[in-house]
Order: sequence, then structure tokens, then C-alpha cells
Amino acid sequence: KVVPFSPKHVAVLAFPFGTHAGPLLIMVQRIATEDLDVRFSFFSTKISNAKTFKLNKTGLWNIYPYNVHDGIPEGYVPRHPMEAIERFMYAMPRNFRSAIDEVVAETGNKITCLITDAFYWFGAEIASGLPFGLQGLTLSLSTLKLTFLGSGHPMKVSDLPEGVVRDIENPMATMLHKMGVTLSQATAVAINSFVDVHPIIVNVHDEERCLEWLEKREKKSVVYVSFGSVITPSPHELFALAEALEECEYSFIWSFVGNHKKQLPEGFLERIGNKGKVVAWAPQNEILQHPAIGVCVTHCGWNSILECMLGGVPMICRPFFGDQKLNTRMIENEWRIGVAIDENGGFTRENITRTLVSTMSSEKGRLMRKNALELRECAIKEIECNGSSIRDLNTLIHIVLS
Ligand code: U2F
Repeated sequence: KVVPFSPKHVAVLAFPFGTHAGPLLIMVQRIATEDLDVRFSFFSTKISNAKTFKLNKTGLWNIYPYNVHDGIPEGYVPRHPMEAIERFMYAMPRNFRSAIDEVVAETGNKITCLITDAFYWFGAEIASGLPFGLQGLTLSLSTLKLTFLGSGHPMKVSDLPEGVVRDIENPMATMLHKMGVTLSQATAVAINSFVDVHPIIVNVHDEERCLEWLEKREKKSVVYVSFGSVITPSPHELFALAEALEECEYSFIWSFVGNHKKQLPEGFLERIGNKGKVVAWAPQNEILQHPAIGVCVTHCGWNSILECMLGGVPMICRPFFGDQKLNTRMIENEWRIGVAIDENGGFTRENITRTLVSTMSSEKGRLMRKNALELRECAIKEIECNGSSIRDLNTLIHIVLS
């Protein structure tokens, strides 16, 4: 095993839920290639590390994954995804501190720089214990701050993540509050967005041959449906969406979290035949860049939004929790690249049919696409040689490695 030569040791603390750890690892890979003698220790839970390192094969020997405790007692199965998140939040920062201590003891290399998900308010505390003269760094992959910036359109209190308004004692609300208070102590805050966007290098897993299937479709004729990596809408919404997709004139690809054979209407898959594809996982980023895609039905997770922007694809927004309502507000009112389905409540056959027609086949839809393509141009400009994304990335590399 090759051992990094430099005494520098960067600890990276990832948030193991949703799509937080993947983009963080991609960023770290980019920095780590600049100096292969610097050790990067990447901390997340066992499940998260297994998934993240499988999807983003690094090939870099200076990035080491380490597992932290997930807060779940041996043999216990959380009753719902939120419980797993809450148990993890109760276990931190102890779990991170002890994992870091073990790695320092094992390697004999003290931590000299800290990169954390913005959620981790305790990053500032850990960083304050770093050796004299070296600073901590918090890396934000969150979208919450960003969506408040520069918007001429008022946000509604109800757009805020649920607990933040109704139950400010809950762990997520407490974490967000502490994040807001400590974020400014970071040496640098990196935001995964246009001014920081960087092409994502992932292995394309297309077991269901979605891309090949798209090749045979007309331009802008296909609806892509995905609610990210965690969400499955309620049964009545799934039925409404399935019925609307079955009846409409457009083909579709639906990335479905859950058991689509059990959760979709009986006979649905047989009836749609080759008009649609329902898959457990799709190469979303590549799909959204394909000219056959006409619209994306989305929960408005931040990564999906960036990918739609890069593909120039308008969105039909069905936000569920967290930042998603704020994101929807920006998509609809500020950037004008998508449309929200009705304000209160989810999909009905009627509202999904109406929004599908207006985005796929009307002047309104054409304008949204035009706006999305304009944003795509901006994004490309920022990641070209002297674009602001590249300049910011170089600043970040300089901070971490110098
Ligand atoms: C949480 O969001 P999610 O992880 O559920 O959703 P996204 O941020 O949109 O990220 C989903 C990623 O998974 C990829 C897709 C995105 O990069 O391309 N993907 C895929 O490749 N194939 C599929 O079939 C389905 C998805 C949270 F819920 C949100 O509120 C936050 O905005 C987000 C980021 O913090 O994390």
C-alpha cells in the first residue's frame, strides 16, 4: 500500500443521506488529484461509503474511506427513513470525533484541514482544535442559503423545510439553526451551484438500456420522472401519475424508488408496453442531456435541478420536504424554467395532465425551455477555462493544499 508522504491530512465529513456524500466525494477527488502526497480521510456511515465509493470509483490512493457509527443499535431496523436520520443526528458529533481519533492514532497524521457538509455545525469546534496556523474549512453542498439570494420573489413561510417552522426543537431544525450560526466561521464555503458547478464524472449504469431506448424517440417527446434517491409519493399520487402517463400522448421513463410491480396500478406495465419504461435506477444525468427529453417531473432535489439546467430541460415540480419548496419557488418564479403543480397537495390526474400539456406542447413550455437553455449556456461559460467556477475551484484547491 502506498502511504502519502506529506504530513498534511484532510478529514472530510459527509452527510450520509440523500445525495450529499456523492457530490462531496467528487469535489474531494478533484482536489486530491492536485497533490497525491496529501492524505484525505473520508468519513461517512458504512452504507453511505459503500454506495458512494461504488458510484464514484476514485482510482486515487490518497483518498481513504472510513466508517462512522450510524447511531442504530445492532439488529434494530428503523421504522422509516426519517428515524434513521434522527438516530444518526443523535450519534453525532461523538461518532465523528471517535472515528477521527482512531484514524489519527492509526496513521500518526494529525488532521490539518477539515472539509464538512454544511450541516455540520460542530466542524467549527473540531477545526478550532487543529494545529496552530492551519485552518478549518466547511464545504457547503446545501442549497438553502442560495435560494434566498437575489430573488425578487417573496418566499412563503410554508416553503421552508417543515420542522423549521412548526417544531423548532426537532433535530433537523436545530441542526439548520446551528449551521446558520457557524457557517460564517469557515475559511471557505463551497456551494454546489452555477458559480461552482463542475462536470460530474460518474460511471454510467444503464442496465435497463434507457439511453438506447431514447435513441428511437422523437426530439422533446419524452417525459422523465424521478423523485430522487429517497422519495416515493403516496399511493394515491402514484396512481394519479400513472393514470396521467398512461393516458397522455407522450412516452416516458420513470425512475421508481420502491417496488413498482406492487405499487403501480394492476396491469399498468403491460398496458403501457413500449410507450414507457419504469426502472429502479436510471442514468439520470445522461438522460437529461438527451435531445428526446421534453420535460422532467421532479421533487426538486438540488442535484436534479442542476442536471435539468445543464440539459436545458423544463421541470414539473412536486416538492416534498426540506429545501424542495424553496427550490420550486425559484424554478417557477425566478428562473422561469418550470411549473409547480397545485400549491397544496400532490398529483391529481387532472393537474399532472394539464402541466404535462403546458410544458410539452404549449408556448409557455417553449419559453421555459428557452430559459433553461439560456441557463445552460451560462453554466457552460462558468466551467470553461477562465470561468468563475474554475477560478473558485482553484481558490478552494489552494486553500486546502497550501
Ligand atoms: C436530497 O435529494 P435526493 O438525493 O433525493 O435528490 P437529488 O438532489 O435530486 O439527487 C438525486 C441524484 O440521484 C441521481 C440524479 C441526482 O444526481 O441524477 N439519480 C440517478 O442517477 N438515477 C435515478 O434513477 C435517480 C436519481 C434531498 F431530498 C433534497 O431536498 C436536497 O436538495 C438534495 C441535495 O442536498 O438531497
